[in-house]
Amino acid sequence: MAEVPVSRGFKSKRQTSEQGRLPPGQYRTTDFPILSAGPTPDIRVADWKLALQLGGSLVRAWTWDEFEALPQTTLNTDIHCVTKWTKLDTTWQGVSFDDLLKSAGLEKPPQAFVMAHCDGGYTTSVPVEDLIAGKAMIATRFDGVPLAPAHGGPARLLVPHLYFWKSAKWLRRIRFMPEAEPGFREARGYHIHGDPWREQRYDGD
Ligand SMILES: Nc1nc2c(c(=O)[nH]1)N[C@H]1C(S)=C(S)[C@@H](COP(=O)(O)O)O[C@H]1N2
Ligand SMILES: [Mo]
Repeated sequence: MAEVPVSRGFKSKRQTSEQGRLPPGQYRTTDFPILSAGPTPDIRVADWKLALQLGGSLVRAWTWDEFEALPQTTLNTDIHCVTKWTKLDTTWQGVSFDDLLKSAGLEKPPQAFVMAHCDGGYTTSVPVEDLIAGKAMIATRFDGVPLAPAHGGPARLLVPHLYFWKSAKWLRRIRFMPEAEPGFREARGYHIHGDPWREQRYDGD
């Protein structure tokens, strides 16, 4: 995490709670902006499936009911969009990437990167290192209620310590791959990794 100078003077309660939590160049917002490259798909959970792929073949697929039966994790976290808004203290519920791997019978990740594929064609790539050990989940609830379609419902990837474009909405398929490959936004100039604390906004940052 980036070093933030500690001020010893008086701080209001709000400043104290923000101390050290805004990555460089970010400002705080209290609403929840919606950023989508295309229209919000109308997804019925009866037709929903999540697939996990390795080397072109299917490792496992979950129907909605199977997915909902997996162990549930709650994550309280801050989220950071590359357009510079940060939202503090968001609460998500869903299935951790660790539990997803376990459910697929994978003791350890077989390759070092994944591509997340979404309804509508959006993609984004993430190192597996950024998904394991409780760092990421497939979220199905926000603030205790089902995730709104505009925010990626019924299920989205949540990788809160990376810029929010990595948190793929309307997630349908997770594909392991041996190397980093650019997804939708990475191919359009965004940074391949996207760590907000290192301000990895654009290719070359
Ligand atoms: N499928 C899909 N996922 C996506 C996007 C998108 O356009 N399509 N945009 C990304 C970007 S840039 C951001 S900032 C967040 C926005 O999520 P929100 O609309 O819930 O705030 O979703 C990310 N996931
Ligand atoms: Mo974004």
